[in-house]
Amino acid sequence: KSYNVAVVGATGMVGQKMLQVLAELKFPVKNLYPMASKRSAGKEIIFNGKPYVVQELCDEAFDQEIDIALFSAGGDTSERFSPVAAAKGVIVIDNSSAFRMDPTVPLVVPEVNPEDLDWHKNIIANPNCSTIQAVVALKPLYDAFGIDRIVYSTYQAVSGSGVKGYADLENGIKGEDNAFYPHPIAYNVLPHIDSFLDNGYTKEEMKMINETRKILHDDSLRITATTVRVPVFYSHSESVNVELKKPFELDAIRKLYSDAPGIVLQDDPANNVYPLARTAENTDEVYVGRLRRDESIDNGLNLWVVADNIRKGAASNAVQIAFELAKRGLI
Ligand code: A2P
Ligand code: 11C
Repeated sequence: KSYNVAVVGATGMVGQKMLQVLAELKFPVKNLYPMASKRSAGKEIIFNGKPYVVQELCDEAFDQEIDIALFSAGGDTSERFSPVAAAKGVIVIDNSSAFRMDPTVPLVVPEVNPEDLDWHKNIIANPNCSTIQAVVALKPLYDAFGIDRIVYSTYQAVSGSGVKGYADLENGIKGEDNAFYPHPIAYNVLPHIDSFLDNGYTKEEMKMINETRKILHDDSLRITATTVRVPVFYSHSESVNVELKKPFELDAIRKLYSDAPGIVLQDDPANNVYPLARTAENTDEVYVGRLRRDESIDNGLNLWVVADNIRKGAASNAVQIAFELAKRGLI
């Protein structure tokens, strides 16, 4: 069986990656409908070696025969057009934050909560990149030991901000001024991702907290987060400090990670082996290492978790959701 697939935001950083991943993972695409704004309408893009013309996104675009639409054109665009597509019977996999916390919309990472796809009402949300890799690493721990509390500290790549963030780092390295971030990102570290809220946290930090609870179905989880932009082009790195509910042996956790889907365990510090941004780049796995006890609390564990933020953190997770829908007979 094959499917008619629309990619909304097909000219953008994540949209382009979605096209690449659909082709690489051989998703059975019958017909492709690349869509973007009026600015890009009429442009040609290449998919699987064949040219396709970009269509302007509009309500009528979803009158075409489309089974699935992968949206990555920003929150406002999703808010406006996802419900239109959904009402016309298209299954939307939305990479924006617009619907993530909507209780009628499943928020899905296929390795973690694929069963939530069963209650979708034509819109499925793709979580924030920093949340996706964190919950992939936390899920085996959650199932085996239970989790009381999580402390996230992130080291996030500029590609998470799209082309403007990427350009700021490129230009900054050349000695030019920053245009997008409030401070230079080259040779710097910015404890600031997305806008600040009244509680002193950034939106990115609150996304990590709220999305983790929703994906793991556990509102009792105590979580705090500090999210930080670092001068790296691709892959987010995260220090994840976890307080488990039960005592554990480190060897048992290593075994869990060796067998867990979507995870590569890289934990051989004696040989300088641990997850690195540049190892994760252009792959779909979540890399876990630096496993050690947090001796300051009972049942405390420290992890270092790295993944490509544009692939597993966005495009690949969305495509994996599409595969999972197909597997479950939901499209
Ligand atoms: P366009 O290239 O026509 O501007 P990025 O995250 O890399 O900035 O990409 C954003 C993507 O979302 C692009 O494909 C962009 O298309 C698309 N986009 C932005 N605004 C709209 C809109 N109002 N309608 C449709 N597509 C949009
Ligand atoms: C970043 N995590 O690295 C952000 C980008 O909610 O999908 C993704 C924002 C989102 O800047």
